[in-house]
Amino acid sequence: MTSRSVPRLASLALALVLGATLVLLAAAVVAAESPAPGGSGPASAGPAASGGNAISIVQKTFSPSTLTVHVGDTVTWTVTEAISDPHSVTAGSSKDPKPAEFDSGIKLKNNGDTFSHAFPAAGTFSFFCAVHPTTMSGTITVTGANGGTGAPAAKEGVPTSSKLIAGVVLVVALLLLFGWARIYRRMNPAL
Ligand SMILES: [Cu+2]
Repeated sequence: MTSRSVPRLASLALALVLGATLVLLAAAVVAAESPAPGGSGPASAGPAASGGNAISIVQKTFSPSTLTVHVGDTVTWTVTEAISDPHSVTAGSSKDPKPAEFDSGIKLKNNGDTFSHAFPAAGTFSFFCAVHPTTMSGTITVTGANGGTGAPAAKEGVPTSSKLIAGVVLVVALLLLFGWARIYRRMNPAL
């Protein structure tokens, strides 16, 4: 072992740290671009939109007739067992219709016909079928909390927590980079 091998080891260590720093930077970029797991995606593409927020129109019934969703969710009604009559999904009740809130019109007739409505505010919203009001009515309950975190739903694609993590990783990576550059210069005064 000569004295020359010490700076060589330092160079090797620096190269490793630089490599690790690049990996951290890449991780920061990836974290900034991808939504956090479990975070709410765009309302139209959320997993709940296709699964939990669906109501089937089965002959002359809504199934289920009551549904609880979160603020910002979209509920989709789909004809799954068509009859000869068409249906509507109309806000309110037959005694107190509120078609201004939402109304599909009487045109849900064939299997696969759908109507969707987004609920941007909390509350209880009844709906009915204008053709079969005696057997077809229901209620959507919209709750304020989203995802159980207690925080308001993030409407942007990238949750704030992801941005924060990415920022912290970036700062740490830069500090590592400059710190090691300084140590390297001290070990190699010729530079
Ligand atoms: Cu109907």
